[in-house]
Amino acid sequence: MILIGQYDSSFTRRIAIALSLYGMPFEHRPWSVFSDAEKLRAINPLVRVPTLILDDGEVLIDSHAILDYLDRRAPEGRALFPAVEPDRHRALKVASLATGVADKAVALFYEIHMHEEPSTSLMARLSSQIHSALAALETSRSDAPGKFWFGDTIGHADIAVACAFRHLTEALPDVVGDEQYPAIRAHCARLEAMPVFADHSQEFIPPR
Ligand SMILES: N[C@@H](CCC(=O)N[C@@H](CS)C(=O)NCC(=O)O)C(=O)O
Repeated sequence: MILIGQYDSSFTRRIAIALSLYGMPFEHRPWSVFSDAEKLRAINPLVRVPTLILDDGEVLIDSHAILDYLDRRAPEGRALFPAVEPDRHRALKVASLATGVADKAVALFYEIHMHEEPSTSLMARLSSQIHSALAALETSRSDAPGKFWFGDTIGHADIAVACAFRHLTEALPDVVGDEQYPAIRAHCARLEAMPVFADHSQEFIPPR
């Protein structure tokens, strides 16, 4: 498999971390959605990352669809979404809140840096969506104070939150105060210290 996208994309990074945890080998093409746009368009007409090329040449797009495919093919006992309810839908919800934060962070970054006159009302709306989602995640993590969100083993909910929070705080350093969301911060610090996170990371590079 070939994973396209840079690891400063939280969406791409969570795929790389998952592939490693599944023990699935992959090649990495750290293409930029801006400077490599035409190369990427030939593979993914949405010109977005992550893009995953399977061994048979089929192309998967969108992180949730990619992980749905991969999780079903994970070796026995290594799927990263819980198999059993109610943890399964709870983990899906945590991951969705996290990827929602990431979506809003990308939109806010583009609004601030790529519009000649950013809309103050849109910026305020995006920022409030980020904060209300983070507040919900903070409550959820505080209510589940174990090593990982859903027990003793890492899962997609854990990974999605750590990847989204790192991207948010690097790309938009003024949005979240140092004292805010202590449970999320502790969670992210624990995960970022894991070799699989360090091995699949990149400092945020602003688009040119
Ligand atoms: N819903 C998508 C979002 C992916 C996304 O927003 N990717 C960004 C990079 S972090 C991108 O490719 N942006 C370029 C663009 O959409 O123009 C997913 O989960 O994969």
